[in-house]
Parts: sequence; structure tokens; C-alpha cells
Amino acid sequence: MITLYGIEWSRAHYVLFTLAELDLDFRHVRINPFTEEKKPPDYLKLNPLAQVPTLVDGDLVLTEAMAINFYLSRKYGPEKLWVKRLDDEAQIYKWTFFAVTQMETSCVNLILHRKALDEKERKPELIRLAEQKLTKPLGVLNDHLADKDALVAHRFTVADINMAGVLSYARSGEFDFSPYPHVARYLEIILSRPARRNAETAQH
Ligand SMILES: N[C@@H](CCC(=O)N[C@@H](CS)C(=O)NCC(=O)O)C(=O)O
Repeated sequence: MITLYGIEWSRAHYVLFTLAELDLDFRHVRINPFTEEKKPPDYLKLNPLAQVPTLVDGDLVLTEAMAINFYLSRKYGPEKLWVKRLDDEAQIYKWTFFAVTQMETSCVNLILHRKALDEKERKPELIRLAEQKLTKPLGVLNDHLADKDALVAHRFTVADINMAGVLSYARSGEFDFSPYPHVARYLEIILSRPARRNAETAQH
């Protein structure tokens, strides 16, 4: 039995998208990382950083959302979400690391400082910095997507789940994607997939 820890608006949503694409059965423990729910010793044994998401699948305990998505894709959906050729696999890693290292902090800051935090904790300067930092990587991504609807191998893969998951924080944080029309079109395609919509509403 698979168990996923982490409420749906946390980075657990990257994993919920993958579980839904693969139509997998799982138990969802909706831990809110900003409350005491993440502090019980049993949970800290699974995730010593007291963060979400965490996945448990049999004897495997796995943290880090992107690692979880790679694992689920290779184990349960190699034909659907993974690729056969090593150079395509390398591109899955490249675009996932690109999303996480070049863009994730900025995307999360947009939603935190525009919407999620109490108004008195919001910092407009972090919004400006996030928008500025996104310019270069989004330009690169926009060029890459000019003639395609998927990042790797001309078909939907886990790289798209990871990229769209990260960028969805910017979209919810009211980032203006109009200077990046190919990214905007791509996001619309990926985020309107039925599995993604189901992942947002399903209860497990
Ligand atoms: N690199 C980790 C980051 C996990 C993370 O920061 N999760 C947030 C929620 S989205 C969290 O648990 N924050 C609470 C905390 O850091 O104490 C991953 O991708 O899984």
C-alpha cells in the first residue's frame, strides 16, 4: 500500500498529480506542514526535516517530491511517464533540476507573499525579486517550448508534471506569463489534464 503524507496545497501536489496520472490506489495523510501535525515522533522518523511530502511504499520511505515522482514513474509507469533512451532520461533530470534550482523558490515566494501569508508578513520586495529572477529561466523555457507541447521526447512525461507543478505556484501567485506565450500555452495544456484536475479534488 502506498501512503502519501502532505496536504494538497503543499509540494505534495506534485506527487498527487503523478499518482493520479498512474491511477494508483493510495492512502492520503493530509499533514499541514505549518501546524504541529508534522511534529509527532512517528512522522519525524519518516521525514526528519518535518516537511512534506513523504511517500511510503512498502519498506521504502522517500522524501523529496521530485525523487518521489521519479520513483513512482519508473516503478509504476515506465511506458507512460518515463522514457527508454538515456539521453531522454537525462533531459528529464535536466528539466526537473532546472525547475527546482532556477525557479521553485521564486514561484513559491510569489504565492506566499501575494496570497498565502498573513498580510502583515508579506514582503513586496520578495515579489519583485522573484519576478526578476524568473525572467531568464522563463525566457529559456519559452524558447524550448516554441515548437512543442512537452519538454522531453515530444510526449508527456514526469518532467512535465514536475515543471508544471513548480510553475503552478507562480500562476496561482498571479505571475504574468504573457511575455512567455509558449510557457503560458504549455502550462494550460499540462494543468488542464484530467488527472491534474482529479488530483485537485479527489479525497483518499
Ligand atoms: N525539497 C523538498 C521541500 C519540501 C518542503 O519545503 N515542503 C514544505 C511544504 S511545500 C514544508 O514542509 N515546509 C515546512 C517546513 O519547512 O517546516 C521537497 O521538494 O520535497
